[in-house]
Amino acid sequence: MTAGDRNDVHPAWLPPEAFRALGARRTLVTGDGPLVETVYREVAQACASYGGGVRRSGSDDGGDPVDLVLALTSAGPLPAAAEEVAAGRRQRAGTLGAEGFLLARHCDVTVVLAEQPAGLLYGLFQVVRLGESAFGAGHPPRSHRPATRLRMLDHWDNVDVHPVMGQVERGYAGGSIFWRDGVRRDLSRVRDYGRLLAAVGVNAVSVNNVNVHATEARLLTDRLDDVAAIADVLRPYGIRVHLSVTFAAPVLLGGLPTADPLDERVRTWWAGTTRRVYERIPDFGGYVVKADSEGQPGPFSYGRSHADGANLLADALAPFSGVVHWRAFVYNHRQDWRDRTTDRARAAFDHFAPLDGRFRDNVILQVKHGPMDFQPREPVSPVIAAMPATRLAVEFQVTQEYTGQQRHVCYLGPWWSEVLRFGPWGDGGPTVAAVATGARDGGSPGGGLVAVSNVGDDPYWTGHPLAQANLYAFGRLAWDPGLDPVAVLDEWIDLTFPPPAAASATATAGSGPSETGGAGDHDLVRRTLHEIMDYSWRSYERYTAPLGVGFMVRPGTHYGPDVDGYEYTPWGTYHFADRDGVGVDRTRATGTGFTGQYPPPWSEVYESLDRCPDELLLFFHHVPYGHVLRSGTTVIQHIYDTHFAGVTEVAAIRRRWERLAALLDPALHARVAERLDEQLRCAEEWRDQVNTYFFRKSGVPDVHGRRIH
Ligand code: GCV
Repeated sequence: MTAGDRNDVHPAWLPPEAFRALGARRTLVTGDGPLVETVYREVAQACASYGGGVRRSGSDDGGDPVDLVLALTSAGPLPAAAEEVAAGRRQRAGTLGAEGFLLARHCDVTVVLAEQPAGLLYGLFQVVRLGESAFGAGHPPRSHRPATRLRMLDHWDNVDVHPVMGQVERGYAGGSIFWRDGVRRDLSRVRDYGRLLAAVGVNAVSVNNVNVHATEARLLTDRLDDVAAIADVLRPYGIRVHLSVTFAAPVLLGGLPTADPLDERVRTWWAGTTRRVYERIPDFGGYVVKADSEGQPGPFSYGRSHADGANLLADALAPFSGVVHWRAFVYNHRQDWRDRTTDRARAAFDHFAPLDGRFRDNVILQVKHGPMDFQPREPVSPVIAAMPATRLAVEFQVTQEYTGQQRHVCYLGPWWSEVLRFGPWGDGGPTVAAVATGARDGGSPGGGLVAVSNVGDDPYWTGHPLAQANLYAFGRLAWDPGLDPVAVLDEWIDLTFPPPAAASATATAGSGPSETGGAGDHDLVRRTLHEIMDYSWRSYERYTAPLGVGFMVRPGTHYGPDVDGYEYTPWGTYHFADRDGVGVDRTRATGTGFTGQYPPPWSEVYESLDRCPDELLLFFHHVPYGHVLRSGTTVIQHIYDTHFAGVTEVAAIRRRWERLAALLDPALHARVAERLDEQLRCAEEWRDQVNTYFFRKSGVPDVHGRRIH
């Protein structure tokens, strides 16, 4: 496959075969508007491949019987089956909302009802997901509504190619799908992207890097047409476009002497600029801002707070119902490594918790899920429990900056699910998901869920074909954080690697099991992918930095091991290993006091050496190598054991992949095989560097006498 030829772009979770059940049926679509058009087009395309039929109607127009009705309740009289379902529904209270839908099976007709067009679109993709079972018996009417209104992907894409970072900062899948010498002339991949995202429920995309360079800054003003072009393509899929802006824009673009948020000229500039954005893009979502962070300008330069900064933009956006995503990733990246009192983990809370209640309603404070920076293991950020009067969005990283850079298979659904289900006030209390969705406050809008996208112009979208599952999982968990991540993976497998087409099907082959195989082959594909992916995040954790201490990656690239790579740098990411022990003392008793940022019970649990969970021990405590973990193993032996085990697991993954050689598209198989080879090489390097480092520091031999260099 080559990136240049669109026909060679992998269909991800929407290959033609995923529409087989739908495409073989007779469908009636009711309603009008661009999103309903999209629904109709999708069904028509499926029918063209699989022999079914689709018609449109405002009512039951006496036509042939149908198997599926996709109906907008606001679009006049409903077809008979839909009307009966709707009547049943009207007897129950509650609405479906702007994006919800009802799915029912009534008198041999599958009915999707929605109040708004977006709901119909999401209902269509639910039918696709269900496949044949959408048309079987046993579907009690069920309402589906997204848990949160904002389900967003942030792109760290630059218009220009950055000399160090490439075009996509922390991107591992080629160049940007949006930009090449300005907006791409051919936006068909953006259209396909919108379709993939709509199928998993994502409804917002920010199209440029939060580190806003000179060219990208101008997207707000004289390059706004570029943004509008992208918005036009994503709109039919229910996706709004957002833009990362620089806080210094009034100076850089407006020629003002200041960007002080309390200066009247600055306020007027933002108001006028924002009005012009909405004149051009009426459904524009809003701004994303990284301020006073890693060199980006911000309100601190003017002695103002982040509430002052965020509210400035919020006021400009408010007349148009836009929102500002203000990132809480603010810390000192010029720290003195000798000073053990400064703790980067504390920074977001220290900056933002005192500002709770001071942000406008259309400010969404976007908080990374952990206090540091998307490590394979971190505690949940204490900010999530600290700001009850602020709309919080929780930010995940789908792009695998610290989790193998899409060269390693690392299915992150289980990790995100663990975070979303975590109770910041203790087990049984409100969860992280409840804070982000607003469920905790009984109906407040919440800030939603945001993730950094892992997509580029690579033919497989994500470099590593199996990394598509992470994008899929983020969308599904954002729609419903209660979903089981393994079940989500199962959905992804069935859609992406569908069973071979039935003999009658006329669709072109996708990337699924070969035509010669049958259900048995498909079961083998599904089983093998689960064996490879279900625990891949835990395997990754085992062969990299131990017990939650984090980093130990090569500075700059963040790929591969370098145990002391960040140890004597200004970045605030240290492990403090010496001859006696390792870990960061973040206790109140003797350390940085970070544990005190948590409410009980976690403030007590993390403070206590005995109660702190093993997997986070070195995040919170500095301990001797002989310290016995709750598991019963010493810290040093745990390091050795997990690093040997992690590599053994990767070797097993590599072998399992070979089982699928004859069952999958050869190019896809080869791409994954080549990445698994690299993963194994890199995992061995991690094992040897980490084990050797700690053996040399501690002098403690492995009790099993394995080879350590
Ligand atoms: C876009 C980390 C990454 C940066 C990224 C930053 C952020 O520091 O390494 O590339 O910048 O996080 O989230 O803003």
